[in-house]
Amino acid sequence: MIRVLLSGQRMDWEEYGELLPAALTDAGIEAEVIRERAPRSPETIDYIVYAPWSDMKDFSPFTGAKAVLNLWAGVEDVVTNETLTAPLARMVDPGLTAGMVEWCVAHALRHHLGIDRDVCRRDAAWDPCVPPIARERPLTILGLGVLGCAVGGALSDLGFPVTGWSRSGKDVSGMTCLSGEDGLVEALRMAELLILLLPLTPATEELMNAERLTFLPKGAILINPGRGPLIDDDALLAALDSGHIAHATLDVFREEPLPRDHPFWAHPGITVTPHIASATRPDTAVGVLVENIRRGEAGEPLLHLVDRFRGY
Ligand code: NDP
Ligand code: OXD
Repeated sequence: MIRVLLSGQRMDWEEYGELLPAALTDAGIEAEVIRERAPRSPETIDYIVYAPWSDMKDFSPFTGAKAVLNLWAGVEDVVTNETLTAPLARMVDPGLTAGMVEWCVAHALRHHLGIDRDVCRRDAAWDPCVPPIARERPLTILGLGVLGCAVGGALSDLGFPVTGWSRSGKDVSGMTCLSGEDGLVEALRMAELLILLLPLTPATEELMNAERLTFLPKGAILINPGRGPLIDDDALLAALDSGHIAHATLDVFREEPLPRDHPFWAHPGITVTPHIASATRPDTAVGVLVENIRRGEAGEPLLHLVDRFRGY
């Protein structure tokens, strides 16, 4: 009998508390699923399902933990925790991916088609302005991981010329793939629409700084469902004020909730959404958790392991 701890505060532990034991049983794994702040005999816990921003900061009592299974794709809040010595897996969930594709496609199309402008008001001029079609709007995605590839694939299927950029060179069908500093400059220069789907690491923090924002074509649109600190906030505000960037749709921020007095709220060129671009869906995510537990028990390599050195 293995012991699986659901760690930290989370609204939907109720849901996982039901789904996870049932899915483990279906997989033939005998397990006790525990939801306690301070479980008895922490050294006998085999797996920790970790809710991001949980109040668990000290993993050292869990000396027998075979893995920590993060419920989010992003791991920046836990990856640098020195008390964590067990392997760390991040979440790759088909439900999360589907949600991110829909959110990015919706916001890309909103700007591409000029939907805000075209919704007619009785007191405004009747001003037909035919939007371009996708093939006329080059679009760049920074980050060609699980989410960047899925979003890029959907946008490419709609006809957008998609360029993607990542740390290592990639070959993704329907996309021009670039890497390295020169590749980044090239990717930005052609980005009428730019989507950030990078993880937050020391190497990506403030990647979109004042200089790199100037590489974008005038009037570019920036969409950030990645992480807030990927962008230098002040540089973004300056680029919007100068008209170099036409609009930014931001789902993630340095501080969340976005403080009430933050200048992003009042800026007419910024759309704020409350970190809802996507989310892990318990009904599909439990399958991912169970598969990693099965692998752990069978001595097989775990899926979606985080490289602690790279930070993602
Ligand atoms: P992956 O780990 O699958 O992909 C990360 C991508 O970023 C990879 O292509 C990687 O390159 C690239 N990358 C990392 N560091 C660098 C760097 N220094 N320079 C260039 N490229 C780099 O992550 P996911 O696609 O699953 O998720 C991406 C991020 O999306 C998450 O980390 C999270 O921050 C965010 N997210 C936001 C959500 C929201 O609701 N707003 C929901 C879910 C995720 P390589 O391929 O070479 O390794
Ligand atoms: C995630 C997120 O990283 O929801 O999964 O932001």
